[in-house]
Amino acid sequence: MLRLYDSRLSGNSWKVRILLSQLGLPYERVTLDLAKGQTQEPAFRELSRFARVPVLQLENAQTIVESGAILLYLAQGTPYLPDDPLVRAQVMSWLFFEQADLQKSIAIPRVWHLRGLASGREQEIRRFHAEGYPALEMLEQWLVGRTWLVEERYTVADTAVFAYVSLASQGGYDMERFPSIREWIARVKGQAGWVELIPEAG
Ligand SMILES: N[C@@H](CCC(=O)N[C@@H](CS)C(=O)NCC(=O)O)C(=O)O
Repeated sequence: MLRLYDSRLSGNSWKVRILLSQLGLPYERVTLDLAKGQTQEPAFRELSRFARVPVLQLENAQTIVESGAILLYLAQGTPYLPDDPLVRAQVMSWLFFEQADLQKSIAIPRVWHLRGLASGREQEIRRFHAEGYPALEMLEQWLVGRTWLVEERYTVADTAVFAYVSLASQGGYDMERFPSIREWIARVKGQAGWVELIPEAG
């Protein structure tokens, strides 16, 4: 059976859980506690290459790291990743944009807020927001008049960009500024198989 190493609050792991659910694939979860430093334990470091979740372990024990790589691997041959090379490139362009421009600028202030570490870090948070807001503005403009990110169909581009963008208010972002993003978030949540961030067990 597939095995997913994740953590409860990790948006990157959430992307993978959403897709696994949408594909109806059974899997075992190994949920690490990041606050306890479990990603730094030698066995996990060895398995995960970068000491981060998510990690997908296949039936043959091979592992795939990086949420975008896992999404692309699982989605191949399914409607979540169209076969046409140009459309696939468009999907990948959103995966790369999310990692380069959105993910850290949302995830780091979010984790500080969630762990009660934001006080005294106002200047650093402002710096992350100074990077994150322009990226959110670009996403907002793209979504005006569009239903989905690529070719007017739901793909892993939507799953990948959705996760942290939907959590941005936890990182102190004012999402009232982005009506098209908010409508798109609601559409993603309405997709068959979509799952909440915090799963029942673990
Ligand atoms: N680019 C990576 C980022 C993964 C990442 O940053 N994972 C975080 C949780 S979301 C993590 O495991 N951090 C290590 C730690 O906090 O110990 C991906 O997309 O998978």
